[in-house]
Amino acid sequence: MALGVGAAALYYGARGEAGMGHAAAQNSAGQAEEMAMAGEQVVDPARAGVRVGFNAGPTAPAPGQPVRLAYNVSDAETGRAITDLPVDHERPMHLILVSRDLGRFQHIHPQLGADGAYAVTAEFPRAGQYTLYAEFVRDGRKVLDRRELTIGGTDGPVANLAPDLSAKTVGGITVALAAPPAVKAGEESELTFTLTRDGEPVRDLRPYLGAAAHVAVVSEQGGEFAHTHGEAAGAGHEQEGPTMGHEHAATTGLGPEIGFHHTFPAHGLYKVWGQFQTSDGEVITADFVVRAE
Ligand SMILES: [Cu+2]
Repeated sequence: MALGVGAAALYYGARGEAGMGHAAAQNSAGQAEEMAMAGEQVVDPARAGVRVGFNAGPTAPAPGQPVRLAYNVSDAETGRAITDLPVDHERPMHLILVSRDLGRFQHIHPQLGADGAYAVTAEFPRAGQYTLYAEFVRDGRKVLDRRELTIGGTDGPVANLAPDLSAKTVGGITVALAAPPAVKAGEESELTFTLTRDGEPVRDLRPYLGAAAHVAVVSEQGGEFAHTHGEAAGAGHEQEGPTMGHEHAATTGLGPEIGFHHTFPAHGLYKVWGQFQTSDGEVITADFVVRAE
């Protein structure tokens, strides 16, 4: 099976959203938006009737140099600039940057500027090629724009992954990932993160951008991308405390288990990044490699 940016590659794990065990469920505008998204597939800009112009400044950035990444979204038919992208998971645009070897990952958020572009400044610490996955919503559909950016004039190494489900410790928090013994390509799998601090379960995670976890998945071959969301395992129990008001329940008390559903589209290795927000507001990212058979 070819691993281009086809429909399977753009599968969006909407089941993770259906659990609604996260903050956006408490927010009426966010809820309506998310419900509309449930079950939707991700489309490329052409299929959504939009054109995406991209500009990096400087155009040939060096490692460590601040680079302004600017997206001009316009209506493919009229050419009119689109500057009213709806907020989805608390931002109008999400941008995930991944190095060619899948060793580096950033999740950042372009904001609308006075020039009508959605822009953000990033730094790429190492030379090499990076893939930029920008996501936004247009007419109720999730749109994915994918492009490459070369830093320091060199492509850098390709990915050479090995399966890795070992627990990672980031910022004092240990993140483990449990996957089924055999993850089957083309079938939905349930995976579960468990977060501990000094061996004790972490129960005070905050939602991060309207979800218990943000999960990015990129295939070793072809850089197929998916962005999905985790939900609290045993959804809802974090809201039961009688002393917790709605506001409070929506912003505290996630963990230690956060699950997500994903269908790996083809057999092979996939890098999986899980992002969580601690009670201090720090965002931690833990990465794993899952093999789909
Ligand atoms: Cu984001």
